[in-house]
Amino acid sequence: MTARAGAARVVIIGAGIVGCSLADELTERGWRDVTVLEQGPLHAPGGSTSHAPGLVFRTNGCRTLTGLASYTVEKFSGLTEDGEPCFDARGGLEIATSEAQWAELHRKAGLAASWGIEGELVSARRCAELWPLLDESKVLGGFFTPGDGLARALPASRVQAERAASRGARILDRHTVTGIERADGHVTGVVTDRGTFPADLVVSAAGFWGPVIGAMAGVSVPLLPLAHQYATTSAVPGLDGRRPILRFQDRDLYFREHPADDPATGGFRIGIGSYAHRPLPVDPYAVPAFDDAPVMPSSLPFTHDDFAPSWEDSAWLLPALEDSSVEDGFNGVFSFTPDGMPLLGESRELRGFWLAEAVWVTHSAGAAKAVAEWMTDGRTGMDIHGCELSRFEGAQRSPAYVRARGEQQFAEVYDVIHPLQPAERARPLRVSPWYARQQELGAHFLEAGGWERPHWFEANAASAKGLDLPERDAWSARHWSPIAAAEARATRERVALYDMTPLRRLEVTGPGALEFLQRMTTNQLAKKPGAVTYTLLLDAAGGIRSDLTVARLAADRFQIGVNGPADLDWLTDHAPDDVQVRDITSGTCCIGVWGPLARDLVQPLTGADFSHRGFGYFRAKEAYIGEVPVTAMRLSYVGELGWELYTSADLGLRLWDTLWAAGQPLGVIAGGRSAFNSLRLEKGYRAWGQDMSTEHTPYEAGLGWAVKPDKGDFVGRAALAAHPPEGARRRLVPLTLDDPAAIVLGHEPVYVDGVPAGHVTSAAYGYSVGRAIAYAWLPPAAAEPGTAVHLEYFGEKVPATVRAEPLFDPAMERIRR
Ligand code: FAD
Ligand code: THG
Repeated sequence: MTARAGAARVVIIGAGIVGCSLADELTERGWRDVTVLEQGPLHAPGGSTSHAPGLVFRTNGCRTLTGLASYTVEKFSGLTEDGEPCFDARGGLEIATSEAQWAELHRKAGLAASWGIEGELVSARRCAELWPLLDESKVLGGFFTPGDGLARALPASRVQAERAASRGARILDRHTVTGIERADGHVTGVVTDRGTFPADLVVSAAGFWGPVIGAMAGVSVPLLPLAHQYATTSAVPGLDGRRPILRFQDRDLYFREHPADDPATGGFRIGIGSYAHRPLPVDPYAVPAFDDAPVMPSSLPFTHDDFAPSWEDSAWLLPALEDSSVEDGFNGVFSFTPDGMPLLGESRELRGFWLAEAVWVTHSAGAAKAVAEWMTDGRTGMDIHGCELSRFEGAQRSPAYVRARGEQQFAEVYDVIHPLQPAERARPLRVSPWYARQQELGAHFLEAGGWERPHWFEANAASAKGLDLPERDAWSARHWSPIAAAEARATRERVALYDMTPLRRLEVTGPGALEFLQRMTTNQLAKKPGAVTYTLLLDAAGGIRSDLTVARLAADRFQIGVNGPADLDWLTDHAPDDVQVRDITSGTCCIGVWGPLARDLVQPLTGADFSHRGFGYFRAKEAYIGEVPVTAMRLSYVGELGWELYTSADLGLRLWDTLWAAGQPLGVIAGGRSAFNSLRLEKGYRAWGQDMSTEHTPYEAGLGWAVKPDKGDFVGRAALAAHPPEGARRRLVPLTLDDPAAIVLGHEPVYVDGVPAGHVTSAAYGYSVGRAIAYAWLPPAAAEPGTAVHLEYFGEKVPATVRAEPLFDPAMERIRR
């Protein structure tokens, strides 16, 4: 138990599945002063949990969500109410009636194998055995996961609340929160209709009421409440109450059995959930209070017309439904975020005020565990960066954005979404100063973190003609173009401009800046101004929080290239009074000028010395390019000679135009993310959050060279000593696919001796090495170069070999010259 756990007063708002799970997880970790405030009656408080049909399909494209679901299943399987377990592992069956969905299920089977979920692709015949009401002739096949099933959400809530109470927590129902008290930027209490509760920490687990509670606290909560239709039929013959939960994504539907209402007649009904209807946003302020609600606050009247097509689609798949009808139905409200992921973590707007919202029953216990760990230890066991509240900032928290993206998430819940497929709504949002130029060059934009990012440029199409590239299947050809190959080649042979503006950068200043950064990161930063250092942020357990470049621009002034908003928060939270940390991303911009001709391009434009001796590798300098003052850093994520050039946003266009004009005789091109990703994988440069996270030590990730334990103490050093390089539990290594024509995209399972042993983190075709490259986590015994493995891609075995890294220019001849 930490001191904090013993002493702090915690108030949890909401006794839905999330609030109850959290009370249990906190009290299990020794928190004693825990109060849960719930406006409804505890037995069935009236939020989304109160009528959730409780389907749990664990497999997800996101490894974190799968992990949260696996924990939930494990935990609920061990909880019972009146002797009945809170999880019923009746299995999950997803069926395909279209070729596209059948292919998607093959991909899903691969994801399941990657994340350690048992499952098998099954024939139409087998689907009909598992669900005898299915019209087998309509089905191409299915994916069956025996460990999925039904969570009994209300019993699971009650049992966890009781357990928390037995450890001293107060569970107070019929308490409506009406205000949040705060002083000096910190939460101090929660006001209810029945009195005020002083608090050191408050967790809003108010589900779709999150924005209402947030407003009381002055905290923006980027979630949209939407209604989702759920109907139950009259009794249907041929059911036995033991069928797997069933998904029919081709028509945005899912099904489960319910016991028939009338115990005399017995039998079973079918519950049908639909995501096929128009988005039905709900104003959380307009939802009735518990005692005024006709059914429950979160259960709105069923709109029959919206359900009509889903009913037809259901009867098409399950013809027995033709003799039954919709007996009951409601429009149930729950939360959607702009990216479909939960909202977890402490608010930056009000310290001590936490969120645990937009969480499905499926992920509830896992999410609660993560939040409890975070509150207790300052870190989570599982990497949950994709769930952190801090990922949304500025414009992404506007009501207009939250609504546009929330509705899109609803519409796409069951759609086949390519990993690169960008959202269509609320775009363009964030653009660099070169947006107009990029459009003129025919940029194919995808979006990440709100930024428009060119993936390739039609202007480079001519040089893609005649390149010898493997044929792509329809899936891997999506959001890809052979032009990327031409751009990669131009970068290796001539020179290219890359828009690095979305790369987040911080300025750290003040008399204590060096000492502070030394304490926060792993590499030696005590170097003369002008030095740039690649270094890591670790957490206290030695896990990688981020990888950074730190440029010492003056004795007390550093510019840091980071990976996300969490890095800003982490550094800000740890900074002493004599250090200022400032995010300078907006308002500045960055071009990467890379390729063997980069010096020929830049040197004539500046009076500063850009020669190899005058401007060494991993050095920084302030200079003018034409009229534009820049901070130049000699480093390159694509592994070529060149510089990152930073300037203020107002001068960005001038900088681009200057470089572009001067580059014409050299054959300069604009390069996109697609080429960039290939080039960085050839060089073995990791992408934090994708290839590695807090779950890995630097030694495991192959970054031990950036750790200098002898430099003095730093966050994570002591913990790392307990995880020496020899003790690596797994290793991040490059594979190349044996067949030069094969392609994979990432997340594929890796089989060693035919057994799933790891998964792919990033993949791309290496245009310079002439093969597809896949970085993967493997057990140390399988991580030696030369080891033969196979990947699985849409059900196909793809032989691959572990390689030594980097795959390209290991002698660094291209960069250091
Ligand atoms: P809630 O259960 O809504 O709990 C929030 C609690 O906060 C409520 O009890 C509320 O009364 C309380 N509260 C709010 N404001 C205040 C206040 N001012 N003062 C005091 N208390 C307050 N998920 C799945 O995983 N699988 C499914 O099959 C599934 N199907 C669904 C079907 C339908 C029709 C719906 C609507 C949802 C479904 N979901 C499903 C989603 C799932 O139900 C929710 O994501 C989950 O229940 C949210 O839990 P929660 O604890 O965050 O929210
Ligand atoms: N540019 C800047 N900052 C960044 C990134 C960037 N910060 C976040 C992220 N990207 C960090 N990732 C990397 C990864 C690899 C390298 C730089 C940033 C790199 N590595 C050399 C190598 O591994 O050989 C470093 C060698 C050395 O330290 O001498 O260049 O893109 N500004």
